[in-house]
Amino acid sequence: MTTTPKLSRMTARTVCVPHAEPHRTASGVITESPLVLTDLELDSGETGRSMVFTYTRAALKPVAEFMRNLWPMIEGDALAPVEIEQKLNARFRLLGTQGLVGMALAGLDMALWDAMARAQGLSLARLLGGAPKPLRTYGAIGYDGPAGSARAAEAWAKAGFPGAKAKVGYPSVAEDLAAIRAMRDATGPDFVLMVDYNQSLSPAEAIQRMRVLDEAGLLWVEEPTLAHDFSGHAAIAEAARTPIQCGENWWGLRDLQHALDAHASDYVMLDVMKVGGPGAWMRGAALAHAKSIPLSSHFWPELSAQLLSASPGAHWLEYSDWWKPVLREPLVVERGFAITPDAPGSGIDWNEAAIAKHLV
Ligand code: SMN
Ligand code: MG
Repeated sequence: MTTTPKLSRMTARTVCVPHAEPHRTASGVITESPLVLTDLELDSGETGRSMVFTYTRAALKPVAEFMRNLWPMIEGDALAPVEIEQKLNARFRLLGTQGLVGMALAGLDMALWDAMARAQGLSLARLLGGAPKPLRTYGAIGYDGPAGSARAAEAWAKAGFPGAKAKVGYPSVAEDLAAIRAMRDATGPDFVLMVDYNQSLSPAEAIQRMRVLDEAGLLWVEEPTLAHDFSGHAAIAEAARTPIQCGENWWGLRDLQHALDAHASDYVMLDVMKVGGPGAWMRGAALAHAKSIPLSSHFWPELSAQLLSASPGAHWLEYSDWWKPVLREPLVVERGFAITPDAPGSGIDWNEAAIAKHLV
């Protein structure tokens, strides 16, 4: 009978990784990635790791400090991610586990599952019963107008990606369409295009615009209205012929369940932080699979590759290279497929020199 490792030490460091260029969306610009980098040591010697993306510097130190404040609640616990998740969720029942609390809890859950996989000598995908597999992946294009979007789409196609997702939500649907047509002209008929409104339209405006976008041959239209307007998204999905994609901003399984109950979208994309970590991801994947809804990922490409490899109904992996600098072995993409590593853990090992450069 092997003994279960115990949690022996945790550190949470804060970095800000500059982006090569600003990433514009209809709802704001991202110019850098504030990240909380967590190391969770076991008394058996392995270390689980995680990254929490806090979107803004304003949230960076508070999330790191909150994670440090969680440590005394779990120090010395046996390594059992689900037990620890349930214990902490119960501790924060009165406060609630959305927002910064949810981000900190998810960052801990990610590190616990990474530690579990390393302690078992398995990739996270195998620990969860899957097998690391190549995953179709798409590139990201900003709210950069027809010329900028076409240039970026052409670059993703030249890099061998089968598709790319462009941020839209310009003042008029004609401008949305101009960007789409420019990308189509730059990449040809076989390149897969998606667009992302980042919650910028009212349901009525979105239904209007879908009448035009339905002729544009898009794989999906993402977050046309506010992420938590489940009935609004359902009305858009009902009116549109193009599949609606949503999910990156749903907090935990309750939001996912309410969205599925409302038929809010045709596809679902999970953000491994906002859904609550790998444990919650797998339960969310089950909910989507029970309704035959294809499942994609948001950010965290290395961890999402492991999770999608263990999720029935895996659809597309969202590729992002923003956090590559702090990783020793960022996710590799070959001919448009993410190659999911089979080494122990979830693929998160640090590039300490880069971390030292970006510490805040
Ligand atoms: C997105 C969200 C947040 C920052 C940049 C881009 C976008 C996505 O919604 O789907 O990645
Ligand atoms: Mg999005």
